[in-house]
Amino acid sequence: MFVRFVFFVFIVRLKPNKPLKTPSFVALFLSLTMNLIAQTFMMNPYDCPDAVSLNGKWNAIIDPFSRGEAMKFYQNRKPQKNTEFFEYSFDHGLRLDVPGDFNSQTPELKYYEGNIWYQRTFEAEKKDGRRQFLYFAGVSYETKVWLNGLEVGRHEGGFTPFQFDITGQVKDGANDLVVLVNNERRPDGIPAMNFDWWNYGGILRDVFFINRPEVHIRDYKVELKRGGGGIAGYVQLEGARSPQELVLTIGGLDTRQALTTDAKGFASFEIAASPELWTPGNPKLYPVTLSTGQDRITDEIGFRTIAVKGTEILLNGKPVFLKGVNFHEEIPQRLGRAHSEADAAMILSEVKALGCNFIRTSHYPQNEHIVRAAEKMGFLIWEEIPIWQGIDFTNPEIFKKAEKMLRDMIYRDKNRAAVIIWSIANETKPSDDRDKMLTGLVELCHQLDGTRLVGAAFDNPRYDKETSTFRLVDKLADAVDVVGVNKYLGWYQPFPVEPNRIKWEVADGKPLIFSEFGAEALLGKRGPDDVAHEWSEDYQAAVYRRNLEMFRNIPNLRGTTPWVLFDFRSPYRCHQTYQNGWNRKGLVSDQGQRKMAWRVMKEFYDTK
Ligand code: GCB
Repeated sequence: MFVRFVFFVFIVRLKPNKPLKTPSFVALFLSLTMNLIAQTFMMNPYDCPDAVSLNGKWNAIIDPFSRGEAMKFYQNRKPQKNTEFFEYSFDHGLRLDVPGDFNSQTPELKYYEGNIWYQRTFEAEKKDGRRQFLYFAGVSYETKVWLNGLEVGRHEGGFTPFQFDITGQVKDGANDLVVLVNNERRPDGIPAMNFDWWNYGGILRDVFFINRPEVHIRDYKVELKRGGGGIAGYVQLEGARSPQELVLTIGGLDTRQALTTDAKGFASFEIAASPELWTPGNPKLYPVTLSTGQDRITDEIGFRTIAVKGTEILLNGKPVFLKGVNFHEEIPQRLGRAHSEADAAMILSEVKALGCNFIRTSHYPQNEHIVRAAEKMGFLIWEEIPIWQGIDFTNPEIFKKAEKMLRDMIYRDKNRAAVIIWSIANETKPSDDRDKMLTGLVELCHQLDGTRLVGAAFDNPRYDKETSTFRLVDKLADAVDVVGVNKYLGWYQPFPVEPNRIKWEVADGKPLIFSEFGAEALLGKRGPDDVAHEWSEDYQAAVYRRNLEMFRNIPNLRGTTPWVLFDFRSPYRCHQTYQNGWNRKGLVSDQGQRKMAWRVMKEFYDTK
């Protein structure tokens, strides 16, 4: 109760200029009785047996002037008497696929940035002794949720999951669920007003109704024991008020360990075991089960170590070169966000074909289908939060939002052996505020997860003409374990001298990943390989060849992720002959055909 009261004070303080439309005593009542903000601790529906999918067709209303909250669309009322009418109705109108961005589902929403209301019903039973939740794997950008006319919570951020505890609010029979989604860009958003990808809005990812025992497994981590010698981890129960018995099994290792939690439901463990280590060549995952008398969670978990030693990245103690590629969470052929297992398989089969062992899921945490499929296929992962240029680091609210996104990303994927780098930012300008905020996030990463590397991508190395050398002066680069460099030599900036004469003294003593490079080309367009403005495949391939030549002179280069696997949609790109709303830097076109530069990169990886 006290926590909820503090929370009430917090939400009132959080939005001082935006008072809740509801009278304040009602808000106080709601905050005392409900769980208005998304929980950081959440079930993972992909691992738990009691998750019912709410995917499918939902009713929708386009609300460009944001009338819906004042008109109480969330009550979804129908006239009860002759004199009554409501100027909205969810019935017999627009229907949208969930999951899926709304921009791609009907032409009038292509460029839409604003409010969309979603509604559906689902059948449920009110059950004593159960806890019930609504889980959203990703909604962009801001979400408010009502169940049976009452607000159950709200969330900000387009790429991390969130859930609401709806225990006690579920009715027997049909339950009316209304979700308001707003994807307007905002100066205090992450990302903010500008970004070079489509601002897809809507319920982008899976939705679940989760029904759990009163005492259930809320969280767990299973990993190699730090320092070696077995497997270690913890489990945290929700709802426990006394010590509980649990069993942990790891298939294939003959491990069956009885655990007893403390009175708060927490137990840690260490087990002697020698699992086969997860590697890109042998992405071995073990079936892990945690069970109490009433609850059971299964997952597939790999075991590996990742470390930096000098300029080397060591996977299981051995140096590894990260042969990677960037991609957006987008299926260009279908025009829209990727959201399913099939989409993940499509994207990752192209990654495989290129000869990669590594992916950078630019520029935000991508959906779990991608992360899990990548892990099974043996791709190491650089995962990042959407701090992308143009963020207002003077605003302390931004830090809170970034921190929440980082925590939620780490929380979601901490058991994924494939994830080796948490990256906290892409192309940010040094300043005292930025340095303070982002080095704070680096520290937080290390606190939350001591088993992975922390990185960031930088576009600010400076070229020194006298010595033909690129150097980077940046406090954030000093703070991270792995430095990513985004430099478009041959595209945004000509090669200053011949590639083999350029020297790189960036991130001395640390591993450097060339995290972005490339050039645009329209599939099938041929032209001289020294004329940028013709958007030819020949020019793009030449830029790749010249970059690869330059890479030979980077002593601490430990990985490359060209920009980008597929052409992707972006309102930034306004050349009406070659772009028309597409960033054409793909190695593969929007229709899935490989460009000449694809072959250049493929040969590089085949010989690495
Ligand atoms: C960058 C950004 C990436 C852009 C890319 C480009 O530096 O990190 O998001 O899409 O350049 O194509 O300009």
